[in-house]
Amino acid sequence: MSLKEKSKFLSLILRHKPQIVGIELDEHGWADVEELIRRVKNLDLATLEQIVATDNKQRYSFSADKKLIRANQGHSIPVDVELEELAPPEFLYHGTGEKFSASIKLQGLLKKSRLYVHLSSDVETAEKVGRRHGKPKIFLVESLKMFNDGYKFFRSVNGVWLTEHVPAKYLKESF
Ligand code: HQG
Repeated sequence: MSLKEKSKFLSLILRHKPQIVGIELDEHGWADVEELIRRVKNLDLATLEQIVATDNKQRYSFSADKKLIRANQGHSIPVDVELEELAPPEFLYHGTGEKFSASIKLQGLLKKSRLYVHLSSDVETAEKVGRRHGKPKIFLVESLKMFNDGYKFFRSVNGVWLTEHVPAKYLKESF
């Protein structure tokens, strides 16, 4: 397995399905590093360290003593990764597939299987996220207006903006 494949597998375990390797995450999303290494074939501490240090989206963090590891965001299982709650910039962006556009214009952005709707601080990143779903479509989110109307925003330690729901009235398609 390449490092990238190992990183993807780690994402599956730490965000979605820890049970597939027979481990549990604690309430803050942490997995025990020793146990993880014991349960996953061809995974050692050096490899984990390399993944944490080089992952292109900084998806994972160790605890200060390196005994625990977790994903910084993107979970579908209910864990509290102690996200920073703060005021967002005036605008954020959401990249999606064009095929979802009509439904999004009606319902707004829904979190679907994840704990939050994921938003990017720049168009370029949003476009990359969108391309994962085929022909990309970018929405602009009037995030500061939402915040001023009482919606909460969080930022993960790797810089992804998160919120529970973006009603359609805060979305713009051409900007
Ligand atoms: C769409 C990756 C129809 C939504 C990325 C998205 C991100 C709707 C899809 C992170 C909808 C869910 C998350 C509605 C939302 N009708 N479709 N009303 N509301 N959707 O993968 O944001 O590489 O769960 O637009 O880079 O694509 O894994 O979310 O297209 O940061 O680290 O439902 O995952 O990061 O798809 O991606 P996803 P996402 P990693």
